[in-house]
Amino acid sequence: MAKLLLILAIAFSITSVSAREFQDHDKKLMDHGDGHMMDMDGGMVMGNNTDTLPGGCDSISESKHITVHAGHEYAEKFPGRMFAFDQQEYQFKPCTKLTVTLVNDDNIRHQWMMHGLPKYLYPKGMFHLEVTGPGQVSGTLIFPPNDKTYLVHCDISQHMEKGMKGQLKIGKGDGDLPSIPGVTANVIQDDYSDSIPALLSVSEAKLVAEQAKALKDAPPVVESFISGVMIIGLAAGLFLAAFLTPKLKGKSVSESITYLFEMLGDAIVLLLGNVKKLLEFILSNKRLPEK
Ligand SMILES: [Cu+2]
Repeated sequence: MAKLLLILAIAFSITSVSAREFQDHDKKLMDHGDGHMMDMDGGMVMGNNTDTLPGGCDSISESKHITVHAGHEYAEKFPGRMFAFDQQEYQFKPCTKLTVTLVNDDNIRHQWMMHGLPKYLYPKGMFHLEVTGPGQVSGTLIFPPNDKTYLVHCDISQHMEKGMKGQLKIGKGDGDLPSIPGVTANVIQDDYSDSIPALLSVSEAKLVAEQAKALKDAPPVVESFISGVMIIGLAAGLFLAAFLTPKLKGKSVSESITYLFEMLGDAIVLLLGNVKKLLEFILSNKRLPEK
């Protein structure tokens, strides 16, 4: 019984640690001044601005509210990406007052961050929302009047590179940013094709492809059944058979083997005798007889 209680206690403590409750940080943020608000539960807003107009804006053109979801599930439709926002493109009129609610659907930390805003209004030119674990936080900013494209991203290490980025255009914007998932092409495009080995240079890969094509197009080579070596072997066999057959006629198997060994012995003696004569000739330093 004591063991069962211990197991239940451990199981309860594990589940209570891993399954964190959804946190509504908007209800408990503390104002630290200069648009910086945070709580002790992983919610933070930086660059919050609800009422100061940027230079060039006579009034707020319109007030908008968007909810942005952040999580790994939104990256499923982008092959090779790990994290994403639920939307990658935003467009607003100049001088819009925008409230963004960032909802984190993961059990890790995510951010929705803009850079390049006027520094006299936004510290470091940044507007920044952050939520650790499941929860939400909201912040407000007022856009400047210029046509400009802003990068929005999560700045946690590698989250942007793994897909958590988008672009926000004010007015017409001033162009597109690269590598926005589903919007613009990657600066370095992944290549998953299996026909060209990935580690070869373009010219090497071309050569390999050409050689592969040439091999494929070439007429099939029929292996010659009768090779040169086989013909020589057959000829030698036929000659020996013709030579040995009469000599071995009427002999038993053991007699035939004895005869063959004797013949082999005679051949070796004959060969060695000739080698000996040749060596004697060389060692005697005799000149070759003149013709
Ligand atoms: Cu992130």
